[in-house]
Amino acid sequence: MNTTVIGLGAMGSALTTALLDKQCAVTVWNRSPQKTVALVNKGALHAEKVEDAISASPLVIICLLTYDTVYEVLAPAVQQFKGKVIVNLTNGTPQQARDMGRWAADRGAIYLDGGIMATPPMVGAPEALIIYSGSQQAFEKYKPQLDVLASSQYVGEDAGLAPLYDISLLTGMYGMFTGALQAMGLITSGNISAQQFMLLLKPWLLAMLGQVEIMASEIDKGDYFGYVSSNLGMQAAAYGNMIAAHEEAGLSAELVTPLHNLFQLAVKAGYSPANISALIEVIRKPEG
Ligand code: FVH
Repeated sequence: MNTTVIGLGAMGSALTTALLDKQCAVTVWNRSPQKTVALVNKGALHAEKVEDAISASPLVIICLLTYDTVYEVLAPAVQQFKGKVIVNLTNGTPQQARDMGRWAADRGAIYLDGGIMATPPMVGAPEALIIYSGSQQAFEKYKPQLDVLASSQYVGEDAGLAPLYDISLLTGMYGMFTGALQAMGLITSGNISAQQFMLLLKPWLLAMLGQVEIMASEIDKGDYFGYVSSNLGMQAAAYGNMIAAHEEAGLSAELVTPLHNLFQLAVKAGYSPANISALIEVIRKPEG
């Protein structure tokens, strides 16, 4: 069975390669046609028009830069939508996914949204994950093809669920990245190499991962006052030094300042004796 891939950036090309490597027939389309050359050499068929790319397959995988790009690219091809399963792996928000699901359904297509939890070199390996939401029937029908791309996880009929998981996971990732970057900025200001620092940072972050699991359990229970060994008020007082130390070193403190503000709001709201998980209350009600 033929599969169409629309969008041959780093990710779309990796998805196509994974399908071709498993001997799947693939038709490709990309705005800049030169990106099709390497894939055609591996066996893909190049559709010159997006209409032809959609007509070529019952399963159409889309991986473009933004949802606006998807609407723009698909606009000339809506007459070809009837009965097609559109799997949109473009990064977007839950609402964007719901709106696109309705837009596709109104034009006769069956919609699946997906969040790719992998970088392009990981595609095709079992540690790559793609989270899907939308039509369960379509997911089950095309799971064999989708499983070629990554491990597949279906999370529900609401098309917005896959991006909800995706953006939530990315939020955790960016928190770690920004924390690590800021830490490396500070340590290298003391002429200590970032790689040498990793010997301490990695085990420290791994040890603190246990705290994140405790937070999750407290957040689900809505009880932040269980066993408290490092109370929020103490952390709020010490956190001022985070900003001061970066400023002393002549560094931007822009990444660390927002948490200081959340700590102050939580203290004001009476959470000083609680665990740090109580910050969720301020995150949920920023206006108090
Ligand atoms: N690469 C990654 O690590 C992440 C992993 C998780 C998922 N993301 C999301 O995947 C989408 C595509 O990302 P990408 O890495 O393939 O991105 P690029 O290499 O920059 O390719 C972008 C493609 O979009 C096409 N495109 C952009 N603007 C337009 C437009 N106005 N009209 C038509 N096509 C457009 C672009 O075409 P071209 O520049 O080659 O002509 C590429 O096909 C994305 O949502 C990530 O967040 C990747």
